Amino acid sequence: MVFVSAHPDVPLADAPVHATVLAEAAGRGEHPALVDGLTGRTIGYAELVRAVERTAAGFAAAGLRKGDVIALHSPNTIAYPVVFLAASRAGLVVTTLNVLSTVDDIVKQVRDSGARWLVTVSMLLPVATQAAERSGIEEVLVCDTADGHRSVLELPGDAAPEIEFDLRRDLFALPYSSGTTGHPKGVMLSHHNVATNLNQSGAAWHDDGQGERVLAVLPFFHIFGITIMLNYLRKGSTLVVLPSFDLARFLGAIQEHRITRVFAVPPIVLALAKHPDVDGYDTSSVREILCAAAPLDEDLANACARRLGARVLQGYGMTELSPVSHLISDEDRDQPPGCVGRLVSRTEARVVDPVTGADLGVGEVGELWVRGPQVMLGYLGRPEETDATVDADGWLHTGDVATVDGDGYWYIVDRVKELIKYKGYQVAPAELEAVLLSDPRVADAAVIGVYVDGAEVPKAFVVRAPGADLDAEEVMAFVADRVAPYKKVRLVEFIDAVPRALSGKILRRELRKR
Ligand code: 4UW
Repeated sequence: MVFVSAHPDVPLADAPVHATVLAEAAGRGEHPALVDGLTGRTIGYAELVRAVERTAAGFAAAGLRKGDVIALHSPNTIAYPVVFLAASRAGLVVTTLNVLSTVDDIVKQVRDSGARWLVTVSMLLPVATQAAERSGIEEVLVCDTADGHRSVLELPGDAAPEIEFDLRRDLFALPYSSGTTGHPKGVMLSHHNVATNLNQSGAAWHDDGQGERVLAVLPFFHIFGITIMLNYLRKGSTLVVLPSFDLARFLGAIQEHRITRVFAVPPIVLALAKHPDVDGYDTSSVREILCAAAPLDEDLANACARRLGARVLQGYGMTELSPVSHLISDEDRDQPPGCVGRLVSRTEARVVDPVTGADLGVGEVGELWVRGPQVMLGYLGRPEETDATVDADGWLHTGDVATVDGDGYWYIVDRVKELIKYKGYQVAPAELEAVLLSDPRVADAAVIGVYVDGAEVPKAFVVRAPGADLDAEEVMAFVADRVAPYKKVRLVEFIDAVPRALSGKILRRELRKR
């Protein structure tokens, strides 16, 4: 059975992303678009438009051409959206790097994406320059200032070039996702994908446009942060930007800037619901908290809603879906608890039995498949992985297990793909397994996600090499030295053999059962 969105069709994209987002920006004059939550420095809407034009001109004058990829490696700053939109304006494609990436992570992504430039911040130069030397990057630029590096916002240039866009083919962004299996892959998101998804998700809430003050603490390098940035700049709201989640700074920013909307991942909802410090701040301006990217405990959501006197809503998204397919919208005043909302406009879904491939109906549990204009073009340079994820009829197989009720409300109940979500960040077991296997003391290894106190963490099952003397602490330390902090193995169990199918594929379900 195919479930179809109950919302009326929103328009498909009719312009590239930067033009969609900035369509009304110039007319908003000095209304603040971006506020640095630490320093108070502000960029108004008219200034944003000028900065985007100027930076796009700089890109062109420096020799970057339509279709060229730049890698953006920065924590959230008020410059980040300027660089992103300017790249779009110049016809470039942004591949976003996790700010915690190791040198190896950057080298892999730069090589795979073919990025020509690495745009970073002075604080990250030690990692960025090492990675650039090893990966064929032509130039490392900074968003702020640093000796020996050009500042991306101050490149000389006359006028931004006029670019002809083929909305359905030209890429806007190339974020990395491990999808349902294996290593991170470049997710090709076209202007049509992303701009149409802004119409689909933006229609869900009847925001007060310029009256909204949104806290932008979720990383702009992740698709959730990207879509908040684009949606709320388009709506004319004020984005108060914080570089990372620090509870005191977060609460201080809510109080000082009278934040109306908070976007969160489950650990933030946990802090808001339980941390004693919350009572010391005036959070009464917050009306809605939207949580996504990982499962949210229902009791926690209720506790947070009660404490702040705000609605706590959920949505469901995936990098490969540009990213939104399900949302609790303003029409959903009486949605059942724990649901991720209904299908956004122009979106279809199926619930499929992962074993038999049979279509399932209301109340039955199976793999969620999604089809709509937001489904990615594919994984860069990986036609086989693309075909395994998006079938010939255009259905994206999400690897999540879901069910839908008779009113069209969806629940995510489990995950059949390998992916682990640590605090909303993607962790690919394949990457950790490769690291573990590089330790001569390890004969074999497998990694899965397990829940500890409601939060998912990576757990390694390790087979010691014959005669090897290796304990859990040593396993964790070996991995921690080689991966970004959010990818650390946090639990270890020693086993005699990793359960594998004849094909060699790890039987993760067997490990989960233990
Ligand atoms: N409950 C349980 C959920 C949920 C979930 C996601 O890193 P990615 O590829 O992408 C994201 C994107 C989330 C997102 C972005 C924008 C937005 O508005 C919104 O809300 C509407 C959500 O996380 O990871 C995708 C995977 O994350 C899990 C699920 O496994 C999915 O395949 N996930 N949301 N509410 N799990």
